[in-house]
Amino acid sequence: MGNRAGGRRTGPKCIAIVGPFSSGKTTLLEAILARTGAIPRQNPISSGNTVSDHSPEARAHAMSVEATFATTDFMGESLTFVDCPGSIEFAFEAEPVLAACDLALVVAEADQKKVPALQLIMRRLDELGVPRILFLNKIDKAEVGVRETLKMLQPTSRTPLLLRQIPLRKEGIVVGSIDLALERAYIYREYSESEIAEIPSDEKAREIEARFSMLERLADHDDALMEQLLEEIEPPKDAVFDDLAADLRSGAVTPVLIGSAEKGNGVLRLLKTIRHDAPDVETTRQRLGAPNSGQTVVQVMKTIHTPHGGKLSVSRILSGSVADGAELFLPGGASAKVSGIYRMFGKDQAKQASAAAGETVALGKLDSVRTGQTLTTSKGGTQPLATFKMPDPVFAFSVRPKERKDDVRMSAAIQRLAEEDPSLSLRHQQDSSETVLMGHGEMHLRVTVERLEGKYQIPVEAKPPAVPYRETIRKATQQRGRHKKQSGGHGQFGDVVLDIKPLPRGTGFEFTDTITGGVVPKTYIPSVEAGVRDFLRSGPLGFPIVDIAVNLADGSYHTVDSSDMAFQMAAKLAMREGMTACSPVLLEPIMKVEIFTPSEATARITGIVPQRRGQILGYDARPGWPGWDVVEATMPQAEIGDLIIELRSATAGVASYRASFDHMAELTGRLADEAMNASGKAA
Ligand SMILES: Nc1nc2c(ncn2[C@@H]2O[C@H](COP(=O)(O)OP(=O)(O)OP(=O)(O)O)[C@@H](O)[C@H]2O)c(=O)[nH]1
Ligand SMILES: [Mg+2]
Repeated sequence: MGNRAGGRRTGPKCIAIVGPFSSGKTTLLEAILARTGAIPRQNPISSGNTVSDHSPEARAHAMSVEATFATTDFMGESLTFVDCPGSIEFAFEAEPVLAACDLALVVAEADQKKVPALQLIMRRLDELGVPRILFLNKIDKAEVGVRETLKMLQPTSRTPLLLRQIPLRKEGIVVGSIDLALERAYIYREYSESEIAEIPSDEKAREIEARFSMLERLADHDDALMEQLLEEIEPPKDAVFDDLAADLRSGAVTPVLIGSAEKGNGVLRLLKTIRHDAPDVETTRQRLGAPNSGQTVVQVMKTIHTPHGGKLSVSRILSGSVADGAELFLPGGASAKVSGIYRMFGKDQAKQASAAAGETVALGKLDSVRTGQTLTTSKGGTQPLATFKMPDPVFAFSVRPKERKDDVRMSAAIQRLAEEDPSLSLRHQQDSSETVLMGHGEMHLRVTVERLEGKYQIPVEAKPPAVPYRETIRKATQQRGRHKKQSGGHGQFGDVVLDIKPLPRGTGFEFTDTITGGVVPKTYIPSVEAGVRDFLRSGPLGFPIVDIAVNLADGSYHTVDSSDMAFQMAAKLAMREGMTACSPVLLEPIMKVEIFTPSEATARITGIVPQRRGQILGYDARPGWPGWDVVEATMPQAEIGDLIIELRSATAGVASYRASFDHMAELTGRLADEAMNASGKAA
């Protein structure tokens, strides 16, 4: 299997660094850049001065909030690392990166709390078929053994976690590692290369046992190795290395390396493994099914609007090459011209003349191009290589510039932010005339607002969006409305009798007339309806009125003084007075909610639902998600605003939900008063 004889592949590579929140991804990238000499020394996260977390938003929250690219050279090869945020709220950043990288470097640690988050990431990598290495970080503070840790992490991975290194301990403290493929010991030195050593004699037995487990796993995919193991023949080292590389590339195993990003330990071995084992761009191109007809194929991983106005499309060249000035085509035939090619290094860019297959570079000024698109040099474009499943938004903010004059600037800025962050969506809420930002959590939207205020210098007010309440009536009545004015010249005269009655929930509005003998002339009947409709836009409780029928039963007119306006006025008058007898009541939207949760938290979730005035409809296994449930419920929209925060805190961050409008229900008492007060419309 695999490419045994192929040996080491060459060429620029692209590696996505992913993993649960705070597992040490940014620290590891910093350590990698220090080890490859791209930066003079490794800055700790706490310095706020790392290559990756350079934005004010990342520094303010001490977490990565977007994918960051850094290209470095290692032993004559160009490697681009993409540091992806671990927070589930920014998970979408990794998607377009994973769509075209060669390898995912999964940074994990021995922490039970982060296992569910790791599971989500591994699941996604399985779905996409991205080969991966797991770097077991924070080995300096590991309290449990590595094998115990792997037992904890194994259920997150469809493929076996293959331990390639074991820690070397002295008095319980990890002082180095033993590489099971090389059969060598490495003594850690902080911030510098480890010292190679003989495997201590008292560790030999442990090493042999661990190495045998590793070989057994490899033998699952290599019959010759299996025979050698059975016959107790020592397999040739090269064959073992080839197997390790082949099994990684084919996705048959997930090799595990260990280390401490913070101290720069285990980093060199990791880099060498990546250099030796990671698939090259041609393998990746084939995996993605990109065309191979001599044309250039480019996959866009991220869009950045730089402070000085230039738009950058950070892209992977999957085949061919791109020169400055080249024309690239989108599916459907539109095209854009590359103006500037840049090597990325955190917030810095260095101009280069062209980019070859395998390179990950920023292409300048591709105005019509969006993140995730596939571009090509052949006219007419090519099939998109990736499609993205956007999870439903789970959190919303209504935003308004603090100063009216920023109205237009704010919309323009939001458009740009949405272009940089495809997981951000935007809605204009008609009845409250609000601009509503929708995203994947409170932090996601807070960061968006900080960008509006920081990068675009637009102070904004952000608050939960208004709930679209409605009102209706519970009783029927008949009401006359007479509009009569005599103020010199033409008078105004309109006179109507309206039957007002409630309709079943969800019916909306019906208007009829039972006029006989032309007591209200036909031409004025639409005026009456228009007057009623106008009144319904805001009822006595301050909200639009629904589920109501109005019949024009009687009335009178004046040949000279009657007019369209006068009949509209008469209708409104009748409605206003009639409503008081109709016992108006507030209606609130009730949503149908599906909550997705790991099964062990299902009981907690079903406890949360009634506390938010929800009703459980049932729960079941989540299709295609072993170990997960889906809880179905109905819940008032007013209670869903911050639901995600509670769901996440009950599930170590991984639960999510999807909601859709179900029906309107009466709301009375204290909650109704609060709703009316909050809208500022109460009578
Ligand atoms: N003890 C120990 N701490 C580490 C190690 N690596 C990282 N840390 C600490 O873990 C914390 C998180 O590190 P980051 O590098 O920001 O983690 P991250 O995975 O990039 O976090 P997000 O991007 O926000 O998901 C910081 O306090 C680091 O100092 C390590 O090897 N050992
Ligand atoms: Mg980070």
